[in-house]
Amino acid sequence: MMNKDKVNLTSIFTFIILLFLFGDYAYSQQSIEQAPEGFDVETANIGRGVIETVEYESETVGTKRKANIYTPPGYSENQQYPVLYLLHGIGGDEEEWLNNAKPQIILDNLYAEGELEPMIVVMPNGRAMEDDRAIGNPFEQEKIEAFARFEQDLLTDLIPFVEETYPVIQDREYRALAGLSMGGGQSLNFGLGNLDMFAWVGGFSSAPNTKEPEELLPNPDAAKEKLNLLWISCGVDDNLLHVSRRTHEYLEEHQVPHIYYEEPGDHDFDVWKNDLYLFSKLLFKS
Ligand code: FER
Repeated sequence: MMNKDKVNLTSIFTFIILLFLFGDYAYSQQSIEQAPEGFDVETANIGRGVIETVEYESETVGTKRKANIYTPPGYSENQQYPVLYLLHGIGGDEEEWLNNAKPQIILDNLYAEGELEPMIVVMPNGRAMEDDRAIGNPFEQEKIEAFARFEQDLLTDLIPFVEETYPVIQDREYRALAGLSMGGGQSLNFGLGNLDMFAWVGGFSSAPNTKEPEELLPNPDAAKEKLNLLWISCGVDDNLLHVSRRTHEYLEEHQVPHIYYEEPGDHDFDVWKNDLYLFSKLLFKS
């Protein structure tokens, strides 16, 4: 009787350990819950971050380009910060997150709760072309190409500008790249394509500009070794869900740790606000 109980206990323990080792327990969506009620509502009497618009010289485009930068509550030049580069969608520009999500409210609230690592958030214009305004037909070929060209602007113009201008930690472990839709595709393409530059990568409702999985991540082992966080999320009612799903399936198949989160909602800012809340909480933590 005693012996049999022991055997049962041992096999239960073994099963649990195997579940942890080989199951996708750590990356399953059960571990992710929607942002709580009120996460995006301004709270009185808390510390507030500051948003400023900067202009940087872009050699890639040959113009001065704008970006919005949020520095956290209590920001000090005497500290050094990690940076999240946060990208907009096909019809947006450097104002899109600010106008539609009020990320400063979401982030200020998270800081007030002690839930965020202090970080600088950079919201650039991801359409790297001379006239980068969000006007006319957003699907024009030259605009789509400009979203791809932004990789060079980001790596060789914007990041160096930010790192010369702000007190930031200049190391891949302290750089995150995320975005919504077209910007989600950019984040996956540029982030996974430049693992020497980014350790934290997120695609929210990523658009069809996302490379096909084999091209996106030809060397899954490098990603396994280098990434601290790979986040893929999408609303279940979004027509673009197939892009996130195919990426997730490839990552599963190649056992690349990632968070895959299908959430209620469509292709809109209710989803992306929720994503920003959930994703930012994970950043720059061990
Ligand atoms: C597409 C459908 C949607 C596409 C891009 C989008 C490049 C982008 C949507 C967005 O950014 O909101 O076929 O192709």
